[in-house]
Amino acid sequence: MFRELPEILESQELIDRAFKKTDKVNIVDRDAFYRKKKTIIAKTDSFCTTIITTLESYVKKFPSINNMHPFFQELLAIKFDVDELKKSLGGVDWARKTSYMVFTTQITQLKRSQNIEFLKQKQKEIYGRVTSIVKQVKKELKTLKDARDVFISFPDIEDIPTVVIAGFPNVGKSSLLRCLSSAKPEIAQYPFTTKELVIGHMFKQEKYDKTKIQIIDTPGLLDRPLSERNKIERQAISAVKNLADIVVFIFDPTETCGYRFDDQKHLFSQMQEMFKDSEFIIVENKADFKKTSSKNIKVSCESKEGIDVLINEIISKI
Ligand SMILES: Nc1nc2c(ncn2[C@@H]2O[C@H](COP(=O)(O)OP(=O)(O)OP(=O)(O)O)[C@@H](O)[C@H]2O)c(=O)[nH]1
Ligand SMILES: [Mg+2]
Repeated sequence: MFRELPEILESQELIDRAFKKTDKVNIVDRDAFYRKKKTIIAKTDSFCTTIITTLESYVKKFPSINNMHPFFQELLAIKFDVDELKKSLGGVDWARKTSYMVFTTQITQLKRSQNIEFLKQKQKEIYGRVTSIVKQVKKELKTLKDARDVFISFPDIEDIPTVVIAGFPNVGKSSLLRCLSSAKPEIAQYPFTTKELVIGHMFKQEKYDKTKIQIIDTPGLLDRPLSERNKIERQAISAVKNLADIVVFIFDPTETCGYRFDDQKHLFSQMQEMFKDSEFIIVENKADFKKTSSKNIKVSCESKEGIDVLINEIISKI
């Protein structure tokens, strides 16, 4: 989704690239004076144009933060200092405008002059001024570069029916995603294995209609207030809040996950309270090991028992 973002060069890399491009300038003119003059002008033009168009492309191609889907706005705020990013975009745009002004005002002087020494002097001056402008936004370019890395790591969320799998750590959320889709999230016997959202897909087939359903595996949540949640947990909360049509909440009544069933139940009631309008499907996992007498859907991601019941329940609710 954000993969088309251009690679961002740091200030020295941009300056080096602009100088390198000037080496390619080749002017043919039989008249030695005009050849020299045109070469100086063309190289100066090439240098400034590379800088200006590159900076312009950064500002233009960066996603407009205020127009992004609320989920991505929230995800960005979890992972990055948004004010710093906005300021840096402003800074880089200032560098573009200022470089453009230097270029347009100085290039006319170059064109008018008939003195090679003056031309060389002026060219040096323009290079110096534009280089210094780019160096002034060194920090801002680094910020854009870091922000780009964050953007391209964002999950490929689609605007389609969405199921979010949530629950305590180690209860089998990623195992369930593997059962429901072809996604291959990491599974391990310790908590907090999943640190980012993982996307998978399943399909609802109705006669001639096939509906694609997005399933999102989330990092584990502990039973604590939102203000105490870390950045990893907040991604899970944000997915439930902004993306879920259905929340599959997983319990591990075996407590082999390392957390008490009662604490899991308390988290669930907190989630219900927080997301009153959300549709929840409650699932008890690890049924191969232990089953309670509750009415909740019981599944085992190991033996696959109950998975078909859960799939039918999801499909009937979508
Ligand atoms: N016996 C049994 N073990 C299971 C079942 N499902 C998952 N497990 C085990 O539970 C452990 C945790 O599974 P994960 O799928 O990684 O759990 P998770 O909820 O994604 O964990 P985090 O990403 O750390 O929050 C692994 O050792 C799995 O093999 C099940 O149905 N039965
Ligand atoms: Mg996991």
